[in-house]
Amino acid sequence: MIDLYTAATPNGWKASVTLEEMGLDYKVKAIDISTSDQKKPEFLKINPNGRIPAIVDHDVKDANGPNKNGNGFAVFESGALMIYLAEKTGMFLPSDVRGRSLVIQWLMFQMGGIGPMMGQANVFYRYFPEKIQPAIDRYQNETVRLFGVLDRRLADNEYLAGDYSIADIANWCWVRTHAWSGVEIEPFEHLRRWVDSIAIRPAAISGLNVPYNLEERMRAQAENEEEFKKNARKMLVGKDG
Ligand SMILES: N[C@@H](CCC(=O)N[C@@H](CS)C(=O)NCC(=O)O)C(=O)O
Repeated sequence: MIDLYTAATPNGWKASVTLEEMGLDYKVKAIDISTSDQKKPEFLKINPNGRIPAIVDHDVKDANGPNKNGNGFAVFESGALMIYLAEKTGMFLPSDVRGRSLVIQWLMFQMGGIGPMMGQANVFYRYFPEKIQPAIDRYQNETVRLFGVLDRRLADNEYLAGDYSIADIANWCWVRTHAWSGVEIEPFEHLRRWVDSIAIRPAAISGLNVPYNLEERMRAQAENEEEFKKNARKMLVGKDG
């Protein structure tokens, strides 16, 4: 059995969609990042970086793991977590050197590009009360540039790296939230086709409903946008603002 520590965010969904696609048995442990559950000492034993997602795989012993009895191996960093699950199951990551490298290249593209740029676009466009236009432009423009890279790749390829893989899951979980970052997807025909084709996968739908029903959460968030932004700012700067 695997414990998944997560919240309703793109990085969290990367883990839950992956687990759903693989049909693995897992228990959801919801982490409230607005009240800093992720900074508590017991969670830092699982993820020293104090962020979601993380998993504990109870099928694997680890004397240095988070549990005193050595029962459970902890994995943090969403990209590493996806590779771990792919290797555990033999799914969504080819084993030949070339195929594996291609998937890891596009996974790292998300980890080092799409995620950080969209994340910072969210911070400056959405959460900060001060509108610092050069910062908003920088992160939105970089997101647009990265969307162009994905679009060109998807013009000649159904998926990013051969068959549907963890690279598609990782990028999709972020790209689908483009509106929250204030970036349009309309100009990117191939990217839109790919986003829509993954959105109808049953595992993508169920993974997005972890740890909460997404529609209900979006409704609550829309009704209470100011409170949501206030909590996000508090998490970012460590105080009310
Ligand atoms: N590189 C990390 C990033 C994880 C991350 O930034 N998680 C966010 C949610 S999407 C988080 O836990 N934020 C809480 C915080 O910043 O304290 C990963 O890919 O796992």
